[in-house]
Amino acid sequence: MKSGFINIIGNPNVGKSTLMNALVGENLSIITYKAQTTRHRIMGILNGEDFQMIFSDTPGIVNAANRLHEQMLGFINGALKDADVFLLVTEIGEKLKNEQVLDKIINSDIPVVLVINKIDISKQEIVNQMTEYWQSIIPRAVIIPASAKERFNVDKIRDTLLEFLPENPPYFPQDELTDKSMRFFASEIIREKILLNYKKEIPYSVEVAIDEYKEEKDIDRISAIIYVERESQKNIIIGKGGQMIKKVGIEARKDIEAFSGKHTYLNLFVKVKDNWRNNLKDLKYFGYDSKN
Ligand SMILES: Nc1nc2c(ncn2[C@@H]2O[C@H](COP(=O)(O)OP(=O)(O)OP(=O)(O)O)[C@@H](O)[C@H]2O)c(=O)[nH]1
Ligand SMILES: [Mg+2]
Repeated sequence: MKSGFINIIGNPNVGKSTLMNALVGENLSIITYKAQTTRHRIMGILNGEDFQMIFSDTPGIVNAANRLHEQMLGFINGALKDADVFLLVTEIGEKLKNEQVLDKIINSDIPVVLVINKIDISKQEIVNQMTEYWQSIIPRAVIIPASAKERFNVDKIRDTLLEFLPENPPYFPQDELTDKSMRFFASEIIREKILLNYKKEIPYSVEVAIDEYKEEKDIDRISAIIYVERESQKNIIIGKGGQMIKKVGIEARKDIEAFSGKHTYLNLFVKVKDNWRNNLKDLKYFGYDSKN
């Protein structure tokens, strides 16, 4: 049996979550066109007859401007320490901005599979240039141009990763898919709708907490609280006559139902938590407890 930890690392917005979802075959991580969509380390497990691939999706590498970012970097640093293989995701036309993270990867002896993603929107010539560039930076890396969105070369990435996995008994029960709960996925789906429906700083000032998750026979009843940082943001979230929050609720409920396979009643509330992104107690309450 082959089993091991494949930790996905890269800049914001390069398609790390899209790739993990494609590899695992489930929409575990939320995906948006905005940077800093993923804030946690999210495990996705692909079980085969004779292998178990344990992926970790991580936040994009950011410069820490607040304590939330420090926690996000903590998840990345954790993923740098416990990998059997690094799955480094890059996209056309970009270099890894954070030298510290790149240096740690260069200086370790953990195998690297480096994906040049989004080749569906690039020219072959540029792909060749990027391949040469990355091979010179990380000589031991196996480089695979791909399109996570179009699923081009996703099977090749999986097969290549499998070659690097150590012989091990499975770490998790073989019907397990993730380390996160339905509560977590529900809160992430709501946050995805907020990222997609509001502009500028609003989505970044928002965190979602599940207040109640009651599973009844035919329906799940969920109460979620959308936390913002300031009173003025509360009105923006709610929108004129409550139209905006209603839209978010409808969109989120549909996706939660698709994910859980159950009818869902979703009730949304908005509250202010002053400056929560810099408050360690609040961050811990929201599930940011990276110890690195
Ligand atoms: N054209 C194209 N777009 C892609 C591809 N893969 C991902 N995207 C898009 O890139 C954007 C970011 O994708 P994500 O998977 O959320 O990226 P991420 O690296 O997880 O981003 P963060 O969590 O913010 O760090 C989304 O709009 C995706 O649809 C691809 O292969 N081709
Ligand atoms: Mg992501």
